[in-house]
Amino acid sequence: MMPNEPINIKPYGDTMNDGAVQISFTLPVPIGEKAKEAAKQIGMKLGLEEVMVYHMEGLDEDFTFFVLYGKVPFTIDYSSITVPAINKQSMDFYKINQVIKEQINRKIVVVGACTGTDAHTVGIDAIMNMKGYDGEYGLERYPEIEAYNLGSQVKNEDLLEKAVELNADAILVSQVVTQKGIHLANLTELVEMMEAANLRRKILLICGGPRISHELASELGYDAGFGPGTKASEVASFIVEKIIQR
Ligand code: B12
Repeated sequence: MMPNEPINIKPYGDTMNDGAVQISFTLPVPIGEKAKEAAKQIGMKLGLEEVMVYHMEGLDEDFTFFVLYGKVPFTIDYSSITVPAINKQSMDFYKINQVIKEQINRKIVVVGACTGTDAHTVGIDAIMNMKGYDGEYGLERYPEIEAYNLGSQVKNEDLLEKAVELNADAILVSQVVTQKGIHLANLTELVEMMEAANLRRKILLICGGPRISHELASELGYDAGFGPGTKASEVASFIVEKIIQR
């Protein structure tokens, strides 16, 4: 536990510990007073107190969107929370290249893709693209990294085949769409394919996306998971540190 860390906490809106939260959701019913009451009852069933429907808007004839205010009656023990996390104390572009040169003595090879039916390229590009993202160069710009971005809608088998062909040190998988748990199915399939081919321990396996956490990635059998706001240097630092550890 960190010094001065609070123990029992609850959300607050106006005054400390008032428990105030705002939630939003859509109901499959037309807008009206009956719909408003249904939304309020959902808030109450969720355990909220002093529930107020603050905003409602018809999305089309049969759907209504709601914003509710309410108060959470409980606290949680913040001090008891432990979360597996990656050491984000990362090296910068120059240090990473220097460490690869001096301590690994060869270029490292990284293959990335957005897999399955997922067509969202922006996330994997942010990490890999030469031009970079948020003021940082992507992995393609690192002189000591050979980075191959296979793009989107890449089949797990094609990604793995390319990684083997290039003798990759690390595979980077992007999963943005999570509807109906599609990301879990895609990510799990790749782990299973690598285990079946006896490759899982040989190649670092890293995933990322807006709804990916390091905890989830670890549970699925990945070496690391990176969420929103990730920068290329954090990923490169992780890869380099792991290769040196091995
Ligand atoms: C742009 C966009 C699109 C574009 C994609 C264009 C392209 N070339 O990428 C288009 C219009 C094609 C599109 C289509 C669809 N989209 Co869309 N899209 C978005 C949008 C607006 C932005 C996504 C984005 O570019 N973010 C910016 C990047 C930089 O952020 P990021 O992906 O989180 O990446 C960062 C981190 O997550 C991490 N990261 C990501 N990947 C990786 C990988 C590794 C290895 C690592 C280390 C890190 C890492 O690092 C990145 C940089 O920090 C989001 C909504 C939103 N605001 O997020 C919806 C959104 C993702 N889309 C959504 C949906 C539903 C769809 C469609 C299914 C819509 C439809 N019915 O057709 C289709 C699916 C198409 C498909 N087959 O995949 C939903 C997903 C919902 C869900 N929970 O699954 C969202 C959230 C919109 C919404 N609120 O409903 N979409």
